[in-house]
Amino acid sequence: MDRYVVTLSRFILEEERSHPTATGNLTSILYDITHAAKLIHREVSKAGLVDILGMAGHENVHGEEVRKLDDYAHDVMFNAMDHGGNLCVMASEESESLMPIPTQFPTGEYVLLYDPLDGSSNIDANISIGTIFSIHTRVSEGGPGGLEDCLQPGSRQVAAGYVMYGSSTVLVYTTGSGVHGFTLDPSIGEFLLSHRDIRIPEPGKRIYSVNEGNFDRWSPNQQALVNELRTGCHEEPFSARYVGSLVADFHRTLLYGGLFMYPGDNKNTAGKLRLLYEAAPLALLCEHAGGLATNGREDILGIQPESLHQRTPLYMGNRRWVEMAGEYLAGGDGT
Ligand code: P6P
Repeated sequence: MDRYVVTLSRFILEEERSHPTATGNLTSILYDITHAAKLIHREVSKAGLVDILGMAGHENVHGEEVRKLDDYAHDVMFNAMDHGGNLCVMASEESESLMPIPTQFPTGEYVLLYDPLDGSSNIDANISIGTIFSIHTRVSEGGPGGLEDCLQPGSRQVAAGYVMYGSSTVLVYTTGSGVHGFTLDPSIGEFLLSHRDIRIPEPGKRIYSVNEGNFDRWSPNQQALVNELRTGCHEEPFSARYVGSLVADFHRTLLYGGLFMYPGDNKNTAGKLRLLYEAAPLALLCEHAGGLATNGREDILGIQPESLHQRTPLYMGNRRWVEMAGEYLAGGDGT
């Protein structure tokens, strides 16, 4: 292997060694997430072949049950993580209640919150989708973890990341020392360092990303903000880009800059996106890459969660544009 190629495993190990107090448990969790990501990549990348290769119905050519991909991803993540002895509890977008560690396995000091396959409804159109994960240390003392271990503000995350299954499969994560991206080389089954220390470009590309189909449901201030971005009477006009798959829209914002918005509206005042395992992990990545993430008024990372699946409006991207959005939403004109 080329001596300049750094595998994710090596990078994680080197990061661990740079923290004298590291126990290796967080490293083990990240290794297990990487393993799950490779299994999910395999299923997602052949999803388009289900009807072609005679995998229709409920069994594939190996006689294995063909599952809804998000159910499959949910199970793969759980089964990869439940026995390592590093977690005290898990929570998933696909599970209404907490997921305790099976009693036959030891519990550990960490908490894993995840969205196993966000945007999975886009898979039939071959649009990028993703796994999002958030890791906390427990606040309860010993034994099985509980709700209090999950309902922590995003500022207390010890790690966060996502895997985007797209034209290539990319894993992006932070443990607080920069944001780093790795691209899967399927020929060797390794994630290779492709984006060291990602920083949101300043100034970023003038891109705004929001579902304008909801325009009539927005507040007048949200409407004024988007009109401003569209017409550019504040400065140069912006371009509109919206995939409708959170991980894809975020990954573009992280690499190119811009302003991603999922506002609240008169039907859902808290919007659509979930705080614990969508907004908070992406907010940690965004801020560690030099950007900002808010709910339009306050930092996402400072919000004290009250329930597992609570939603939040989400504004993230270049700091100056997220702040401008906040000024509009407060009734100002962003000047
Ligand atoms: P809308 C996908 O269903 C998802 O949960 C996110 O990935 C995405 O950002 C959002 O919903 C898109 O929602 O209402 O614009 O279709």
